[in-house]
Amino acid sequence: MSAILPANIEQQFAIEGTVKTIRPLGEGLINDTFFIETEGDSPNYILQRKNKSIFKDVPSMMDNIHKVTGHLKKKIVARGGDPMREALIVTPTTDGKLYYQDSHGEYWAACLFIEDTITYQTADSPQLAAQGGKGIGLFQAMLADMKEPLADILPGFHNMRFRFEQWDDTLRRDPVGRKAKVQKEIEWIESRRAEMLALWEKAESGEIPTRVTHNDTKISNILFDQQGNVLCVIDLDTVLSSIVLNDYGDAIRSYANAGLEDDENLDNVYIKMDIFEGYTKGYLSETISFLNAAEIDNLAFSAKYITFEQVLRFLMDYIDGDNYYKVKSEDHNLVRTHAQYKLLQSMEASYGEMCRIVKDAVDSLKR
Ligand code: GN1
Ligand code: MG
Repeated sequence: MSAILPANIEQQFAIEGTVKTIRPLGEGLINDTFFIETEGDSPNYILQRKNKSIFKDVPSMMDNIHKVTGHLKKKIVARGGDPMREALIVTPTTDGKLYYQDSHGEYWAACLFIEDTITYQTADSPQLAAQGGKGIGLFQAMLADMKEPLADILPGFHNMRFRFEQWDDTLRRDPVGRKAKVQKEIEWIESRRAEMLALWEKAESGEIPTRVTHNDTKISNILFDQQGNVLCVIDLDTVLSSIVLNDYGDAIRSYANAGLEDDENLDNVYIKMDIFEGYTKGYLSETISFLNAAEIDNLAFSAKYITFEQVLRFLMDYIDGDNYYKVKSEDHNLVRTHAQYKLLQSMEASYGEMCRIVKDAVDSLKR
């Protein structure tokens, strides 16, 4: 489902300089991403075809990104930072819009490419994880006073009640007849239904508040500088009003996994506790001043929650016939299901230790 680049698409955007090449970039599971290289000293750009079957309202999504990056820019300037490198900058179309819609109805958006950065697929040291935690903590802190409302462009995104509705419906339909093959995996989901819904109930009751959150905080969505500091949080498609636990939990799911999200060798997959600790300390150092008790008390659980949700989403997409995530083989979503389930089991085995680490980090910051 890779996109065909419309001829001369670069001419639709307010790009400086002359374009040399446009080539595919990255490993995103949803959008198609390209790198636009220009001649000489002109800036380079990122171009994306936004997946409109998942993002049903791309104009509102781009509007959200515009609001959030505008707010971040003001905060970064006030802190004495570099707004050209520390926040994403959307490159508008030549007629001043935030996206371009081609003759097939596909949506395209561009932003400035930030030079001289490093990205990771997994955190290779507790220090790097701590910087990543600080980066997301600061991102949430800078957006904490944002007044403009964000459009809910992905209703129910990390909402377990919604996920179970989708799940029940998919199992009922069993559209490609795969359900019978995955009875064991279905049980992995069913046996945890109540405890996972219980966390979302705290969001529904307001005990866990809603804030501006990123919702896709895997490590590859963070640009680090050469010194290992977080420079910029990217991939703002999923910026929404939701709970901060999504961001913390999803980061742990990716930073602290010793293996790959789709590792075929399950022995590789387990939670690295030193990385968990590093991320937790970094994250809390930026957020302890505004998190409430329920948020702090549920941090460790949120890592299990988001990893469980990912098991559910991959398995549900497998049963549904692979309509959501890009797949490289027929059983890719099942491989992902198994790898994420192994990670979940490892978190369950380490849960007591995870709670202790959070508590110690809180205590030492409060001292
Ligand atoms: C998707 O496209 P990408 O890789 O940024 C997904 C996330 C999943 C992630 C799993 C909108 O993100 O929720 O956690 O894959 N994004 C959406 O790698 O569904
Ligand atoms: Mg994403």
